[in-house]
Amino acid sequence: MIFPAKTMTNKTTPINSIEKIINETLTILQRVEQIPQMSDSSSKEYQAICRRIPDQIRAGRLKIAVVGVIKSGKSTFVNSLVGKELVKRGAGVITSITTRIQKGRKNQANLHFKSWDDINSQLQKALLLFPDDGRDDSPGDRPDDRLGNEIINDFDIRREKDREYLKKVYQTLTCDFPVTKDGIRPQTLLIRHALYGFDICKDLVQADETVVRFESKDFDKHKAYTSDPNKAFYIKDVCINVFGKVMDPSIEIADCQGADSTDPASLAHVLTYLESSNLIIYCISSRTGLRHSDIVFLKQIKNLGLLDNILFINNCDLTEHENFNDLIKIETSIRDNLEFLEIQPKIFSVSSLYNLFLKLESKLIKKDLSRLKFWQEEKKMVQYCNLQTQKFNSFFNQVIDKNRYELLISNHLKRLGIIVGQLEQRADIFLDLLSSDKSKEEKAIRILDDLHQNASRLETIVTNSIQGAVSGLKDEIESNIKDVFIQDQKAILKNAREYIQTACLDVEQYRSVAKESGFNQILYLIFQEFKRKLDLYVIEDVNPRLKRFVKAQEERITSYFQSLFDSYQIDLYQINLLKADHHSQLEDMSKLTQQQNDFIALVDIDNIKKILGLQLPTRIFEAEYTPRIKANIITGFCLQTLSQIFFSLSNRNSVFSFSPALKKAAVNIKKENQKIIKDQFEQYQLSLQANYFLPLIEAATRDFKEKISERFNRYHFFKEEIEHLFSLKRSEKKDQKKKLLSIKQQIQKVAADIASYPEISWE
Ligand SMILES: Nc1nc2c(ncn2[C@@H]2O[C@H](COP(=O)(O)OP(=O)(O)OP(=O)(O)O)[C@@H](O)[C@H]2O)c(=O)[nH]1
Ligand SMILES: [Mg+2]
Repeated sequence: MIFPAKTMTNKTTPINSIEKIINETLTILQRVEQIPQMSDSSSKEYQAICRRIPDQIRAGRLKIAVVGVIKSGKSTFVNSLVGKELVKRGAGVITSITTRIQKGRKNQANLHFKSWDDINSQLQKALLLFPDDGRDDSPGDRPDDRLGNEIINDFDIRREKDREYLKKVYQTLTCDFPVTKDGIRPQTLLIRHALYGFDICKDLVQADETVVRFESKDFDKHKAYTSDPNKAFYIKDVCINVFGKVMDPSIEIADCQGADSTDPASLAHVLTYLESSNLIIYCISSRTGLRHSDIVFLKQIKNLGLLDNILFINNCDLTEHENFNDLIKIETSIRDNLEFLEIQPKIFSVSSLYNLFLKLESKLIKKDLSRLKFWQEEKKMVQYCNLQTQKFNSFFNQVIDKNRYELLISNHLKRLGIIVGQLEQRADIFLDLLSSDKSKEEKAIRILDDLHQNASRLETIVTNSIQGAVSGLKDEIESNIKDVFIQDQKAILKNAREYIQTACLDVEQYRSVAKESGFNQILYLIFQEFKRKLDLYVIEDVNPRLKRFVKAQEERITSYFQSLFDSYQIDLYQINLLKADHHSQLEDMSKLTQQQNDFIALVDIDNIKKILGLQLPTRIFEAEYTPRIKANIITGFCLQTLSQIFFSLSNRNSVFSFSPALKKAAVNIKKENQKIIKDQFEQYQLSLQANYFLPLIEAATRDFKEKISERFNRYHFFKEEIEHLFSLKRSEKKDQKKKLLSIKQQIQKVAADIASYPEISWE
């Protein structure tokens, strides 16, 4: 079984053993509450933290993305992992949307449908610039008088007329301009999917996004949606829950659609999933080895800085290879080619279909069973693939265990360690205080009074100075944004403009069709081609850079608040030490308060973003077709045509051609868009600052202030606590000491469990 069997069967699963530690910590906290002065406001907070941890671990999942170019065996590989025919696979089947798979209480497929607004705006973009003359002019055919461009501006596929218009556009595109050298144009495909999928999906789509569920006997129906691009056009996200032991509850596997760089929307979808994944499994078909499209895709992955967590599957077609040596030859060539891309690959040559058939042997149809038997005769190859499968399994399990521990468990464990550590220190201090004599107590009270006053004074200073300190941070981030955007030191805008300037818009390909189809239709295709190129450039080049910049600023915000916090902290701590003189108890007290605050003071940027629902402003650059461009092009076209008409009048042998006018149009679109993206860039800068970083810093400041104020409250509370403790009778003190010693023992046991956690959980 590919999933870590031990985590499925062993009683000490990670979640079980952490729950045991949590329960013991909760018992300690409850016992502490029974000792009057020992618990403070933090006790309730700690209990809440402990109770949240199991859910947080359960909600956190390791994401594993199975990717590759089309038809590399991704879906077969995913099915072989789970040992079920879960996602649709096979010849002619095209996974049309990334399908996430998680463990669930029952088999259930959740299909998240897009809203009508999303669907219409996607189509609107694909229609942008489609010429008016795409519509049928016969009056009987056109009860509503809207022109093509009006329809596009107010497009709604639910209207029959608009669908009719879409059909005509589609016909024009397929008849006049069937394919490019990269295949069918993405916008043509998009329109086709929208049209063909409409009837089936129209009753499922709603005004807002909506979820459609398939379960029990309908469960397998999801396959019809995820493997049909027409239906998948209407879907935004798919998540399949699988019942049983086949899935580890802490992981999510995604069968991604084949990475296709001709369609930016589909590529963006896959890359977005990849960015949030913890492990990438990259499938290459042994039939083809590494293809050009693999290299393009791998470069994109590299650009996003995601090559550290990648492993490769050489998906072996056992029928295709003459012998074992042939198989090794392919593996070696894949390895060499990857090394050429500066990737030190971890490659496993496995046969997914063979592995899947092996797991399903008792349920196989006759034909597949005979394929399986046939493959088994290829002993050397099968042996090799089996060995490689085993190696993959153990490597995969190791990676999962390591990641699971680091990403899902270790942080929580650290928090528990801090809580328990504080409780122990607190118990020690109280034991010490309960043992002190009268004169020591009096001196301690005097010092506490001073400490209390100092804390109040510092609280005022902090409250008054925080705004000033934070405005420094705001200035710093603003100036960093300016560096990147205005001075453009990272040259985002400069490069994008150069990209546009050198982008090749091939008008020559329309030479043969130019006469039958209108100038405007070709213009539409040129513009859409330009838009696609710019979209791809943004996805591949600009977005990764932008995200790196934003991440660096967020880290700066976190570290700024941390150092702000540290500076306040040091002051108070020094005052304490100075005043406390040789009083070890009070040194301990201040340490205790400090440690508590370390625990609560970290500004958690990710959490703040989640609470505020903050997202980066959308799209930095987008190609536009403005009236100005249109006017320029039309003028250019008229002049060109006129001069050509004159020329052909005077020269009988000349052939009329659109090419020069189209070339000029292409240059015009590029030139104008170079200007347009400058404005977009400036707008993006303003928006990034005003709608992203400012709210983020402000929320972080509020968070910080609350934590600081809680800290001072603890100092005040602490004073009252100690005074009360000193006032206890002798016999009461003895009784408390006894209880405390027993609590301390329990604390030490939990601390030992936490320290030995990684070993006990994975044995
Ligand atoms: N012989 C053999 N064929 C395989 C193996 N893995 C996949 N195939 C075949 O390869 C073809 C594509 O398999 P899929 O798993 O659907 O490929 P995919 O990468 O998911 O395809 P897309 O989703 O369209 O990108 C099918 O015909 C499979 O039967 C294998 O290990 N051996
Ligand atoms: Mg597939």
